[in-house]
Amino acid sequence: MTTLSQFLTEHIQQNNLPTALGDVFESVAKACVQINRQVRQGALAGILGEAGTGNVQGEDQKKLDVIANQQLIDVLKTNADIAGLASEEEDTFVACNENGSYLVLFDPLDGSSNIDVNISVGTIFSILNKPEGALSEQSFLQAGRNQAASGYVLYGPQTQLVLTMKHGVFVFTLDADGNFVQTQANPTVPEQTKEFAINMSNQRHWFKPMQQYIEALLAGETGVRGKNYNMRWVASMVAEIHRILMRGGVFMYPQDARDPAKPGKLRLMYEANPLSLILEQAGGASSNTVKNMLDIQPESLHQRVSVVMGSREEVEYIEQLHR
Ligand code: P6P
Repeated sequence: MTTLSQFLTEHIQQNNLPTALGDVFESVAKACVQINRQVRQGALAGILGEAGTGNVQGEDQKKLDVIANQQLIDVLKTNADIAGLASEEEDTFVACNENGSYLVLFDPLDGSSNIDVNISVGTIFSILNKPEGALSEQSFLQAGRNQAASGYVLYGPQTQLVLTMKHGVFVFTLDADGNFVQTQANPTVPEQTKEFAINMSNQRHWFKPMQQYIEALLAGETGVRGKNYNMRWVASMVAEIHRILMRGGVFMYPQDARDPAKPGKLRLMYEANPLSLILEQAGGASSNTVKNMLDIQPESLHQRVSVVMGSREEVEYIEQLHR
């Protein structure tokens, strides 16, 4: 079995990548192993429930949101290759080591509303090259295609790390000794699917193209798509995207009429972009319903975006309806 460290050494050498990139992955993995220990303890570690604080998103923070965020910051700050970091739980970026060559952006614990009911949650991270010059918010505002790498850790029945450095996608499973061991290489997202993921309770708020699309799926073999579809909604994006990476599907969180000023619920920089890079590397597609997600030029660190990602045929079908 190949450990994460062995994989990183080989993969970086084979693809002429900077060794510093491997060091960054080692740091992220180290922090996520610590987060995993907390997640697995739940009530036994006294880490369930609300923190009693809110974040820049205006959301109530769970205790584990705050703990996971701090664990990532504490570990990443010790890595000389990391110049700065940004987190869903931090108002602005955090300067780290001025000679570092990478920026790390993350959602420390996505799906945290699921923690107290023991449903899978995850850590999502994006790795950018630090541009020349002084560190500022602008340093982070790079299109998703610019990412040097990205990945996520899914704290599910297994704890799994999935990563890409734009030379394929690789899956690691945490073993009993707390080491990530490679368990899969280059999973591919099937071009077609019969499974969709969306929060149907928002149906009356969607704009017409999304209503039309979902109606067609629900019509099944009696409708224009000519086949029956199944539905899943875990309310934990990392779990949804991992399922799609493993067996196909399409995940949607579209902008809706409730707040036209809000282009969607999910965040571009540390949710949509890192997961889009992985899916695209695996043959999937990702869009904000009209444009490839990875081509969006970010305007702010916490900007939200409409999200459609997964099996290419469905993403393209949805884009057609929105044009
Ligand atoms: P809703 C979790 O809070 C999250 O950010 C994603 O992980 C998930 O897909 C979505 O929001 C769930 O949203 O509105 O169904 O609770």
